[in-house]
Amino acid sequence: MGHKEYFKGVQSIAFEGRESDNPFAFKYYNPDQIVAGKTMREHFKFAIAYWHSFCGQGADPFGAGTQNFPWDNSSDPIQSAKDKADAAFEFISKMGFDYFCFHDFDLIQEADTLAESEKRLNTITDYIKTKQQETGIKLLWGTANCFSNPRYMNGAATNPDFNVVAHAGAQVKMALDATIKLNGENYVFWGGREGYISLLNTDMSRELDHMARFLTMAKDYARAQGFKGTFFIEPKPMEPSKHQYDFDAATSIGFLKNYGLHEDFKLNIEVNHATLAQHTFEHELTVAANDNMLGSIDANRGDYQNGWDTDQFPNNIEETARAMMVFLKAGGLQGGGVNFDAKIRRNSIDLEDLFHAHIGGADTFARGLLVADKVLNDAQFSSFVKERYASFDKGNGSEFEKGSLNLTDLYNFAGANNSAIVPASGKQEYLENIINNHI
Ligand code: XLS
Ligand code: NI
Ligand code: NI
Repeated sequence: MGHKEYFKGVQSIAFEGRESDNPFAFKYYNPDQIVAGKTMREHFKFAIAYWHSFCGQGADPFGAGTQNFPWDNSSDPIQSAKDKADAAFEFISKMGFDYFCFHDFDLIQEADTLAESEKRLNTITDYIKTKQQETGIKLLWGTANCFSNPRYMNGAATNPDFNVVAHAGAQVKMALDATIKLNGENYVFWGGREGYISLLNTDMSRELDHMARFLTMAKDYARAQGFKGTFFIEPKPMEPSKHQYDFDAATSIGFLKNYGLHEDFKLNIEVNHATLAQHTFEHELTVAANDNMLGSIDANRGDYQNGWDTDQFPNNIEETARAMMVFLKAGGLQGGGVNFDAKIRRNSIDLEDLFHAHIGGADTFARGLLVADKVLNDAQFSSFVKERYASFDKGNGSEFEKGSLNLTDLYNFAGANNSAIVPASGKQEYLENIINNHI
């Protein structure tokens, strides 16, 4: 190693159990504990988001950054990227997590030309590859930042100017190369500016075709390079666009099926994107799981009083427990993991705040998983939904499901059974109490 230690004074974060009062220990996340047949480590595959934890300086529309990261001191882009990688790998190792996620230009500053950017990416991925070998830390997914640079103000793959689409293509090719080089397990598309600000200047139908064409080309390229991982679409309804094409899970699945991309693509569901779409996290996970498309999770939380992507660290146990019920019923994630796409608050300026944030996030998911496992094994709970649909398990109900009844059959059946409808309670409060009793 031989490089500088950035997070001095904080050692490896260990599991100490709920009785511990050590703020630098896990209380619930016990990597080796088996829950529902798998260790917590395997269930979650926790990942650190390079952009929030090592790049985000806390700037907001009203003011400059407040963080003074000690790895941001060099004016040389190569040196500063290496310092950032040193800090990142030190932090991830100390957290005891196995994964990280990146955008191309989180790793190193974008240069003025594509060729120079590619050179920089080659240099930093060489460096990161040796850090991966030293530490065993893996890449959960890579992605390309096709939204920050002003050239993308009208979109990337959906830009009305082919020159910009081509530039985005070059960038995605380079990001795929970097992901493959670092043995990335998956690749993400989050289309922050793939959408519109005004329909008055937008040909939506053409843009959707372009987006599908672009994704197909990216998939074909990566497959030709031997990439075996899954591609994820990360739905979000808006911000920075007024309307994003990958609005939510249902919209994204419809799009993927419409363009024949559903074999290669699954979804990366982010908590705060769900709430921005006026859905619950649990809803988005359920929609994805229904189509076997629950690929990965971006863990964070929104704010009930704010209408934007506040990206706070997860700490809502009930919300997470309900999400983990969907997660367990679906048999976990299809290739992905739980990436903390979350940032510490602008006024959380101690380096150690990054530890508290990730410890709390991991403990929230661990606690959610433990609660979900108990609820699903609670006979009072698990029998309820099954019984609620029991009329489809026999007789005409089962014929209906098989597709052997037509509308006239329903007419005849209903006419002959005029008095058969017995109102049944949905028992929501009873079920909510069962969940709370397990928290
Ligand atoms: C922004 C998104 C972004 C993606 C990766 O809201 O969450 O961070 O996860 O581009
Ligand atoms: Ni995200
Ligand atoms: Ni987000």
